[in-house]
Amino acid sequence: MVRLKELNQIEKEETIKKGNFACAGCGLNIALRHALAPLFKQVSIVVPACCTSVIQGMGSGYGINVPIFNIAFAAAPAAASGVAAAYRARGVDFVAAAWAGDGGTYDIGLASLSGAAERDEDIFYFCYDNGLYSNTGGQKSGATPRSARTTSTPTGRTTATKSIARIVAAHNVPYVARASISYPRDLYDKVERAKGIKGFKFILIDQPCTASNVFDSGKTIEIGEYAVKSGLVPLYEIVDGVLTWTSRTKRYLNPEKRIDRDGEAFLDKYMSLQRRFRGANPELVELLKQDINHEIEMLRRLQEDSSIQPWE
Ligand SMILES: Cc1ncc(C[n+]2csc(CCOP(=O)(O)OP(=O)(O)O)c2C)c(N)n1
Repeated sequence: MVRLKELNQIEKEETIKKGNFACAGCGLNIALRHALAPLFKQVSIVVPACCTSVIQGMGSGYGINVPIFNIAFAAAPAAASGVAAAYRARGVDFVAAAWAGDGGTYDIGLASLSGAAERDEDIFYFCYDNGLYSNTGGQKSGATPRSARTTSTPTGRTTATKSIARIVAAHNVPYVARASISYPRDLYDKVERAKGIKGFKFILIDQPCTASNVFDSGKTIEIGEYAVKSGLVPLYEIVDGVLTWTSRTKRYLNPEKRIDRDGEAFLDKYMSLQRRFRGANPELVELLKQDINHEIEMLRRLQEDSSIQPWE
């Protein structure tokens, strides 16, 4: 694993510029910084409408210090495929990546994501997941956790979240991973490892959003940790169809371990800090707990030996 000192040194060059338009405590800013660091000066990103274009700002290199191509919502993976083809044709040693939010990935861009994955394009696809359409005022996306209130689900989402990582993995692509901004060294390492893999690489990054999910802007990292420790955001890699759990996450795959030293459930800690869960319907919260266990169980089937409990 990359050492903290090394990480700081690498990031001194700043993929992300200070004083950009991100909200205070923005998790996306952190995602951009750590995920792009291993590819710095070798990557360009294709960005559909989302908060990234806000951080990007008005001029090239203003907020994000990598080349950016803005594109219509549903076209980011198709455009990144074209950029990769152009690099190949010109013999340029550069990585093409799509960088989109969960709305642009789970929902609006899903068809072209599926097309690029099926063609096994040699690109990265980064989905930063803040659990809703943040840029347009916080509407529900396919990634919104059950029971969470959004502007389009004012009494809480009633249905289950779709599992975009398993949907992409079902395209039989060489690399799928889930990471979190709260574990930046792990995020860095996953991108670094994926760099050496030819073909379609999908990385889903959990990033709490202070503006739309409404929490204290100093709590971004803590909330991201609770997401992992509650099992809501399990961390793993799926390489050529075989899943390996990230060591950080293993303990919390066991439902009994998802509590802190005082016996408080990490899910309760996660929810109590965010306004979107205030007054959440207890029946929907029970279903959310079932959703967490269901997703982990479905992922377990992708382990090399699915008869083993991951925490054993
Ligand atoms: C085809 C199309 N539909 C809707 C919009 C309006 N729109 C712009 S940004 C955005 C939200 C994107 O959400 P997400 O991808 O989750 O990124 P985030 O805003 O959370 O960064 C929407 C709906 C658009 N620009 N184009």
